[in-house]
Amino acid sequence: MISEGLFKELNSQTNYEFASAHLYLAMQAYCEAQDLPGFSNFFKVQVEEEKFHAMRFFNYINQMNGRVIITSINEPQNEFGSMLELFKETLKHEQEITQRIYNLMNIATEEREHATISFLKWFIDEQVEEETTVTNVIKRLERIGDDPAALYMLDQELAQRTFTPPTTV
Ligand code: OFO
Repeated sequence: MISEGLFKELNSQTNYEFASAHLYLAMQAYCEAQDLPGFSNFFKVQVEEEKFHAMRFFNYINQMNGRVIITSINEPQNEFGSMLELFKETLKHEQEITQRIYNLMNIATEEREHATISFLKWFIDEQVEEETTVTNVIKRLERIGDDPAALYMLDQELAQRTFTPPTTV
């Protein structure tokens, strides 16, 4: 049985995932303003992923007979010094999400809440993937430096990214 405290943390994470979608939408807008449609597409996919994560928490709370409360979202950061800075901020944000998921897992484990432990495992794996994806783009941007042709090539590559919601979870 899920405790009140754990429900509260799951609800907080639901809202945090929506706030993440909001932040990535601001990042998408920044890329649009830089005339980088491929980078913009990267963040469009991030927005879809975060909404999907939020709805997974939303549905899980309801399935376990909890009550979802939707809270307000603060204005996200809208300006960034460069694409490299933008991706470093993205990595910082994903690392923060990872810490939050770990915290949830710690509480669920302390409470021996096995259904929630099983539910959270998917997010643990997902965070490894998310951090790796962003780290790889950071490495590429560091190599690119001030080379506009190389940046254009990476933009073309990121334009291919798509969001496919998993069917098995
Ligand atoms: Fe990008 O991560 Fe949600 O959980």
